[in-house]
Amino acid sequence: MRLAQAIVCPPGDNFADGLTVSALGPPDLALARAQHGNYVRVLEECGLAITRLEPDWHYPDAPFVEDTAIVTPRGAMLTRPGAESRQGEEAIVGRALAEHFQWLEAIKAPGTLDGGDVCEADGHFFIGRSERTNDEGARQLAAWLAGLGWDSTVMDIRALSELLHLKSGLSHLGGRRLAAVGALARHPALEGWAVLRVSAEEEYAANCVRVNDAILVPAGFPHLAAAVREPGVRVVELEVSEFRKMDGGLSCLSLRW
Ligand code: CIR
Repeated sequence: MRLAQAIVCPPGDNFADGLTVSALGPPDLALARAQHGNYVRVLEECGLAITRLEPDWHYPDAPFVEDTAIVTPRGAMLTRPGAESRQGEEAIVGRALAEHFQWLEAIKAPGTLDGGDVCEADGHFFIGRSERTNDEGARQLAAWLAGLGWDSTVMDIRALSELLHLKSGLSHLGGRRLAAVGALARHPALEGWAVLRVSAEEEYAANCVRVNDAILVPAGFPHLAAAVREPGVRVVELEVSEFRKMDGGLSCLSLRW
């Protein structure tokens, strides 16, 4: 679908205090801000109008706005993030979304859901059951989507400890094309889709993002960048090293609709 809007949140001064299990060292804040600025510029070039949230010191993980809401052209739902330290981020994003949506649905306790576990593809939604998204959260989202006329499938990724979220290993490239890490590429839920398998050396790049006529790919993964190329599509390689240090990637840095 054609995207027109995005919400982003630049890294705050305490960005390095966010959650991470990566062993890549602390992020360089100035570099993170420069990378974020570049990312936002590319979204603008892709035709998106940007809403920038103010960093809030309570939430060092707030730049990963994607986790706080599911936004579709037919409605938006606030999540209830699976990590306790992130609960409350959704209220801030909710205030920005209220400018665009009359009614916002919300995941309710005991449900938890992170937007990074939700991969929209051509009107279908893959929902990851992860350590962050529980059965109840997945159930509430699927029921809400069904009410809006969208289909969904739940994929349990708890056995894949290398994936924080479903979208850490699965992306929609446009039409019926997906990119997936090896562990997901043959998942029964993906039957009937054209799945581009991401090589073991480039798994981080499985988190890429289709934005209108462009596919954004993290810089440094030349095989995937070449493989996603197709006529009429611009491939943009973006440096996100400082967000990777905090377990994030390209898709997490914006909510797009
Ligand atoms: C977290 O652990 O919640 C953040 N440090 C990273 C979240 C990345 N979000 C995403 O993959 N959708």
